[in-house]
Amino acid sequence: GITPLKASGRSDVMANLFEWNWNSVASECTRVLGPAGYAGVQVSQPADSLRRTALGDGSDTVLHPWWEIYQPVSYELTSRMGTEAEFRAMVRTCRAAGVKVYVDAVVNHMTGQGSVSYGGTEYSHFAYDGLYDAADFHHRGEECSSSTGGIEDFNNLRQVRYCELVGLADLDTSDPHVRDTLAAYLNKLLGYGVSGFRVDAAKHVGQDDLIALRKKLHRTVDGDRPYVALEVFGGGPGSLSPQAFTEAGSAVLGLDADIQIKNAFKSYPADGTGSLATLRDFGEGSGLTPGDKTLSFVQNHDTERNGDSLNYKDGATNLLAQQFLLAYGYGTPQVYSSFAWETTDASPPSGKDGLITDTDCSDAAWVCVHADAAVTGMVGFHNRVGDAAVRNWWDDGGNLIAFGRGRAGWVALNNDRAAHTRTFSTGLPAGTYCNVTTGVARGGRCSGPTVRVAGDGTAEVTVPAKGAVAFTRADRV
Ligand code: LM2
Ligand code: CA
Repeated sequence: GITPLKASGRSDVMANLFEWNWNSVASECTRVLGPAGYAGVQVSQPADSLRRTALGDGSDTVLHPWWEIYQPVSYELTSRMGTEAEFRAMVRTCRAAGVKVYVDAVVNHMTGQGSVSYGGTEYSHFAYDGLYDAADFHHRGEECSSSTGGIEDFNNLRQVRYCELVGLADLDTSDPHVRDTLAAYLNKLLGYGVSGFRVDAAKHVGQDDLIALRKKLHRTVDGDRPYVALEVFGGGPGSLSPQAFTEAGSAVLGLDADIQIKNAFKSYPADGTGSLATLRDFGEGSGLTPGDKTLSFVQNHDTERNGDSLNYKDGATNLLAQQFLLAYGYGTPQVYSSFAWETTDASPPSGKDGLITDTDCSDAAWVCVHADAAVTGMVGFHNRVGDAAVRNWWDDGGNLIAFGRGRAGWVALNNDRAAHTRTFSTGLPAGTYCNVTTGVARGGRCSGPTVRVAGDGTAEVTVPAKGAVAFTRADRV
């Protein structure tokens, strides 16, 4: 594979294969992720969870919605995605393919409903698998003072931390027994070869408890500190803002970045063609958390549904946005792929028992953004330009932009509904280059169209409608 060039030592591009079963993740690591240059893969919450046996209160119509997994009932690793043995085999296979595994970890809460699970754990409300009892949770009238026991005011520090998020039993993460139990679970995963975590609902745990928990974590099998990315939605004041969490983990999720990306590419709600020229100041310059402290993405499983971000239904615009993020180099970029859906509660493709079936990227039930040639070409671009700064920015004030990454690579992106041809300054040496958005350079040949750069670094390039042209020095043919 390609050696990532980033100085951080924890490079580089991550795929987020949301609700893929373990066997499917394993084969994707070998077949696509490793060969394309992905350095990591985020997998779904692996602990045993709620398995509904009846529909809820009538507001939902799906027996096994995707969100069952956010209601853990124990830390046994039998889930909708597979068995513990399959999980371990997946981690081994991915690591052998050069792809590190990052786990979605739910530490704020346990399930708030049901009594049946995927792994057969026995549980009831506030009593889970012999791990926790009622004293290990926050309760209404005690730490939580909202009238319902739920979070009613998302700007209220005590409510956010000590009340229940959508009725989920809220762990008292200041309690030594709770911290030790969580650390034992996460350390088991690290022992299996996992490299880090996406911490669900981190805002609702709070900085002090997150820092205390992180101190209990072992090193990874590679000898590194685990990468810990905290989920903190923007919009909260002061201590509840993502900016206030950047020191409580390795990074925070780029949940404001994906909103800016949507607004630049789509101008929602106008649904126009956006304004890519605004991206000249994308990143810290547009108020986002520092790049080296951010796990960035165009969407995740929440934002693709709640309207904050673009999603796969945006088609070519979504792919172009993925290309931009990989080209620009803000944050640790992550590419999200999951299943197609029509309603927000929809289940991933599953049997009647709720067990998720194998992913088939050629089946319209799945959406494999990470494997699209337009995206994999830019994963290689991202790896090859490394830390080189954005330079030589050019835009037409609208939806055609171009920039270099140092002198290592150059890209043009066009969000218009028409192609544009013009002469650009690429800053690269004279030569013929393979456009990596449509072709692969191998053995001095390009499998698609090429670009000729003249002695003065200029090139006449046609940038297709809703498309990109990109190449690095290594793509010279
Ligand atoms: C997250 N981050 O902080 C996840 O990214 C998000 O997807 C999770 O919500 C949430 N926090 C809890 O981990 C999802 C989903 C909710 C769903 C919960 C729990 O968006 O709709 O709530 O998972 O499964 C569901 C019902 C809700 C019900 C709740 C508890 O939709 O109506 O509340 O279960 O039974 C009474
Ligand atoms: Ca909490």
